[in-house]
Amino acid sequence: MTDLTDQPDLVIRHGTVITATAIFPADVAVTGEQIVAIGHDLRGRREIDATGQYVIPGAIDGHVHLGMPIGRFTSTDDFFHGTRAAAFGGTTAVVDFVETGPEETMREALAARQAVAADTVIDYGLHMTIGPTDIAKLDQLAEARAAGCGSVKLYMAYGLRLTDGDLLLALQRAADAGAQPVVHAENWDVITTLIARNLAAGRTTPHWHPRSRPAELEGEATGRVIDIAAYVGAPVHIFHVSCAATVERIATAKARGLPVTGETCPQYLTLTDEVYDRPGVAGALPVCSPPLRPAADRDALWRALSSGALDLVTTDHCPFTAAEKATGLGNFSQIPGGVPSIESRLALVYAGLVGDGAPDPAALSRWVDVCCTTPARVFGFGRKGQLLPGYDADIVLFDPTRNFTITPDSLHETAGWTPYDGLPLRGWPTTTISRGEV
Ligand code: DUC
Ligand code: ZN
Ligand code: ZN
Repeated sequence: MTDLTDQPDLVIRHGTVITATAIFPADVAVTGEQIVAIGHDLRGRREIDATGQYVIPGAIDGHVHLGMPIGRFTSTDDFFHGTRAAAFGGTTAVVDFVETGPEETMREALAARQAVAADTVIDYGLHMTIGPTDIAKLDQLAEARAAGCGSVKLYMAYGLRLTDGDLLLALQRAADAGAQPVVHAENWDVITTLIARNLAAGRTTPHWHPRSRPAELEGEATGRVIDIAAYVGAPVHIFHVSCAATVERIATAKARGLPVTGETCPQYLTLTDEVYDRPGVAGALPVCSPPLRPAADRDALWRALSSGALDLVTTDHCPFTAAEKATGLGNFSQIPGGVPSIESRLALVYAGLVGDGAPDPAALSRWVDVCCTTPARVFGFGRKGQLLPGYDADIVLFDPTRNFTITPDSLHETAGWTPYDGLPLRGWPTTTISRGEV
């Protein structure tokens, strides 16, 4: 009789392992929550046949807003539903946000947000938001970092925006605490002026949303925060890059040798600003900020992702229902901003980078790099993002031949609509393993 006691709990057999640097046939063995071996002819107490499938590290989505109150509404996917949808899409860790009330300490706010996040079904992290009232609390950053908050979110737009002086202070203290700054970079003064001018002229439809948030000024704000970060010697990660103007600023900074990274999101890679001209609420649904841009910007983002000018893809998943979006139909600036993408990111990026022909090995590795490996590094998941013994057993099986049409019913997101409705894809995740749990 075979003695099973020494065998791994689980072996994924006969798959093709794809990492950010290599592609090879191998079995992956898991015991408890960790990967214990990668090799050939491995046997386990439980086995999954991955013949014909890609075996990749669990994807990491470093920018989500789950059950987050924004303005009058709260984003529809709470931690349970949002992370469940993420898991169905091959994502095994997300990073959400903490906001500290004026009378609260960062530790108190962190504990409160962790309680909200308790029903997550995958691992998660939290960015510590530094708003204007938190500048007086920057000495708490080291403690927040020790409590597991490895990154700080800085806004250059909305009510939580910082002045350039406060940006400098926050960037400097984040660097001192060893925390990674992540930034929403737009020029708020220009945006509010353009919104007011457009509304005063009766230009109230979603068509005017991208025309109130110019790409050039997203690039300008990005360049400004990069320069401030460089002055104080801080790294900086630029959130949701939507346009070529911002890519250029990031590429220039990289060429200067600065520790600057940038992300984009599936909505900017897949959709263009023409969707804002759809009639009725259909034109309001894709309102997000920065806005969707013309096709030339979308194409520049794909090139930047392939070339390395952009480093990774997150979702900025922040869904609102159609009824909530419709409340802003008479005034585009009141439409709650954000779209759902948490479940389809991995497959959408696969479709764009790898496509449907004979797969290019470099493109396959780049896909894993931008969805899994680089996000783990930038967002501080030390034992995720790679398939190595000792790493968390966050593993995804992806079937490159599986046909999948995105519809609200084919997803587990709860907004009731998806910006990718009707999009046919070839390639979809079939199995997600989160710290050993299938
Ligand atoms: N833009 C943001 O900056 N955050 C949430 C959603 C959005 O569209
Ligand atoms: Zn943002
Ligand atoms: Zn966001």
